[in-house]
Amino acid sequence: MVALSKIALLAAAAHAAVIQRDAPAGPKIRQTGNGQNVVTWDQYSFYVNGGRVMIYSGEVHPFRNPVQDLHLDILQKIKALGFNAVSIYVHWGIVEYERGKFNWDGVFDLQPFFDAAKAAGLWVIARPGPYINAESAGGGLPGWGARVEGQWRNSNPNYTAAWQAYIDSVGKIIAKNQITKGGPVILAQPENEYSGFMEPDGSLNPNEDTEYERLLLEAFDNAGIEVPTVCNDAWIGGHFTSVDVYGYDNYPAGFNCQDPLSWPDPPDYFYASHKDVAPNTPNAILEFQGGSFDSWGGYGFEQCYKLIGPEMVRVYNKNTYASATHLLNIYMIYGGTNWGHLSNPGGYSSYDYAAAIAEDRTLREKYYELKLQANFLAVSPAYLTSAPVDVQRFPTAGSNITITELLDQVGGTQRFYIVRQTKPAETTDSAFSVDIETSIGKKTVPQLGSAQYVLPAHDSKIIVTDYPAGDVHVLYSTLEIMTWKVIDGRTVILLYANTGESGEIAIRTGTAYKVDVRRGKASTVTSKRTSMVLTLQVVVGHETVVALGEDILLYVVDRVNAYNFWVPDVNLKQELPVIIKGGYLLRTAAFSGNTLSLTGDTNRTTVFEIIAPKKAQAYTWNGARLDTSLTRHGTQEGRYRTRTPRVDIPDLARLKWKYIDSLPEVSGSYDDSKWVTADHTYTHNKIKPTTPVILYASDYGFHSGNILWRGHFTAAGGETTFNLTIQGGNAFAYSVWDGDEYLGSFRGAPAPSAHNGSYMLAGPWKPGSSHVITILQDHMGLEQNWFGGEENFKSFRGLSDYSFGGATPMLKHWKVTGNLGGEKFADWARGGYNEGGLYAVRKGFHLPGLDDSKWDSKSPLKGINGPGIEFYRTTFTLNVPNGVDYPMSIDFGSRTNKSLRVEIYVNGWQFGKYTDDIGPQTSFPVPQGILNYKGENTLALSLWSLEEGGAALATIDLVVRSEVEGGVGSVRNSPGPSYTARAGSY
Ligand code: IPT
Repeated sequence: MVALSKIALLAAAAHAAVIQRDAPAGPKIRQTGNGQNVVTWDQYSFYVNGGRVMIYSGEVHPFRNPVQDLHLDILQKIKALGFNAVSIYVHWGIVEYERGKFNWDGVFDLQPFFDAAKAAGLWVIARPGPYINAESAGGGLPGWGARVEGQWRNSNPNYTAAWQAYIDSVGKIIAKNQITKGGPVILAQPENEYSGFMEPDGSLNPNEDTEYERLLLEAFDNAGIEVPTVCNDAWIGGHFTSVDVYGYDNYPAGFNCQDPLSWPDPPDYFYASHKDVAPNTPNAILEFQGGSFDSWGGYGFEQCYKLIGPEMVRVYNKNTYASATHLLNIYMIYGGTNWGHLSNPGGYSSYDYAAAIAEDRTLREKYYELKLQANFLAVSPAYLTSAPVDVQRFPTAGSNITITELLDQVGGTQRFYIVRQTKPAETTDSAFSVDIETSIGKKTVPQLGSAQYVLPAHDSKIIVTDYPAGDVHVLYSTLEIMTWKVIDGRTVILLYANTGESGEIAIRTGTAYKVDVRRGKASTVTSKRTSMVLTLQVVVGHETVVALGEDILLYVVDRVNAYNFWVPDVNLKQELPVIIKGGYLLRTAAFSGNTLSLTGDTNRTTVFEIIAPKKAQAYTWNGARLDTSLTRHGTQEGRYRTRTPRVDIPDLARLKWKYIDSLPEVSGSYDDSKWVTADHTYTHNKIKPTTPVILYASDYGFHSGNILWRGHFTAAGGETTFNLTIQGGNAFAYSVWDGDEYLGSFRGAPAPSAHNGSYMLAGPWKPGSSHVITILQDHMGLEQNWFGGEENFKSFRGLSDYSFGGATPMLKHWKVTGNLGGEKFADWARGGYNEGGLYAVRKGFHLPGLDDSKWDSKSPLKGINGPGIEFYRTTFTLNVPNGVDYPMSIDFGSRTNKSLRVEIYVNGWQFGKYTDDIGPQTSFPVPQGILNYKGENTLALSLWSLEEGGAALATIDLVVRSEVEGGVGSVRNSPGPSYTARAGSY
């Protein structure tokens, strides 16, 4: 419901008139932030250390990757895109699971992430909340917040008192990692999408709470944050403009994974709206769609990827350049995993997000498309001072094609023409020509050959004019530029288009260069010269290399071949003038003496081409010498044979499995005296229950996993049914017992988050007899709280009503348990969210090192005979050699539509929640570092059958998802204790 109203609100906002404000005093050139002079800005773009920069960033959530040594892998992959920044959220609810007690240890320590960002050469945009959304539990708000009265995300003093310790704690960590202190942090964002506001009665409030914003900025200040602050308005609505640099979010393709090509028309209005709201600061998009979330019963991320694949990057990202966007953060560039119950109820274990870097850290085609674009912008400094000046339609009537013209406002000559289909959902190709302005007058391109170009459906192109590439003056190019470098005085320009397309590059030069095709077919290159201009037209094939004397070397390649090129240093300072072709990933390049050392990943036999200064006399790839030979155009080529040795992968189905019953609660003799007594009679929750005592789990400190309730009654006599209203979040399920008699289950469905159930008791109760009703329910995560002032994250998990039919028994008491210890959770290393309330987990039986030899043997493929829960354990060893990266997953094959739910624990870490009948996820990536790649692993599974006849897994496999040679180097196992008997556990 809330999600729907939010989308409606966003849609309305997108069409709403832009808020008009009084124009602030004229732009300050290079405004400083809070007294520091390192990160500054003007009305066009940011400066870092005095130089103008396009901030091209990708969003990553450190909390969704609990292996510290893998951050560098992701960050190097982001750097290799040509990006210069990474943006992070910090999840308050994880690090302050118990109020006042911060957990920044082990996998929750942010320092290794900051260090890795610095090592990879990326700046950091720090977004600590307090609210983050992010499809995460509570949207970042802590579970204990349920017991804090009143509205959240405004200046309610109870809420202020709740967040201040957190912002102080996280703020100091961010402050010490600021660029002004030698760290990577360049920008900091308080709050998230502070754009919609609610009254206590749930009605919309048109006004943001500026006092809350002031308090947050003050708290950032007090923590020592001095880099500029930014905001991410959900649309250009002019909210939270008290930050230094106003920014906004945009998700132009929507989240409709069901209908992948339902692309909406992109908005033309961004630039004008941005200027209306924030005329003196750069056009900054803090979140731009890099994929999509998916929900229980959803379509799966491969389907989402059809919506948000490389075509989306071509069309919509380029459209943001048409709005002169100078800070662009892609949400998500790497999604990661909702391990340990940290999703909100709207999502499942995978947070793959159909992002450019998949959950298993492999690279999707979209990654390579982004690389082409980010590289281009990095070497096109005039873009940073450009603004849209005109929109052409082609043809004028009918206008299949929209062409936005940007002009460099400072230099006054360079232009960028962004060409796209007027309707991105268009499925047919469209012909076009473009009227361009150049330093020698207006022209219509194409100039050579046919009269029009063809723009394929779902594509977009950038045409440049008067573009300097070193000393070369490109008058115009209709071939897209990926990069250029000046290497030993020769300018190398890398141009691309789709296979078979023709394009032109015109160079303004008085030199009568001979057009020398050194690679590819000479017949595909046509040229024309005048006294001032040399124009080449190339029909694009795999690769054409054209030398123009000693001064210029042009690579004209098709898009797929362009994907192969890497620029290890996109900086215009030409400190490392090197371009490398080949390899799945280029991580680093550096000279040591005359040796050019390259590191990266390959997945097949690779012919590298090294375009480097003559100074390079020898080459190494991951430390091994690469023998090369000279090409006809003065570059070096060397073949590398990739080795990806086979490793023994255990057949999980054939391992020896041990098991125990994990629902002793429904045996007659079970003693729940150590459980928490649910005896509160008041809740701060706005939904007041009808029950005699409060039966909301968060009121007793339980916020995740399974929750068990036990109601003890003395029968009046004649009770026949038990009725309840219970809530657990989308796709939740529950089962009910009367003593040891199973009464029934609600199996769940993708949408419902609550259920009214009525169950026949085990025969009419006898007067005076004692009974225990046991309810086992799923907690699908705390709800998000998108509106300021909302209390949605307090949505209860538990019962708001129950009654008996036939007669009304006398209540003795209710007992409740979730994870052992609740907010004083048992496992500091793996955090409060890792565990739920199942017996075996409360006991710590999911941890490695338990002696389970006395347990009975049974495989989860044999499964459980009736309704209930069993807990299975097995061990296996892995021995994966160094120097390869083999991401793995635990797969359950195809769904059988049985109502069974599985929690997967790998070496104690909860790395997946599988619901067979709801899905969609059947494959659960588990990273190296959680899986021990060199030694023993403990795999434990809880198997909850909601079927009368029981349930079993159909298959279970450990699958190697990809094999590359290279990788990030040694990956240490995440620290987490082994099993020891848990004092006080029950
Ligand atoms: C935007 C949030 O800021 C971000 O945290 C995440 O939830 C993202 O959406 C969707 O994945 S909200 C935007 C969709 C209105």
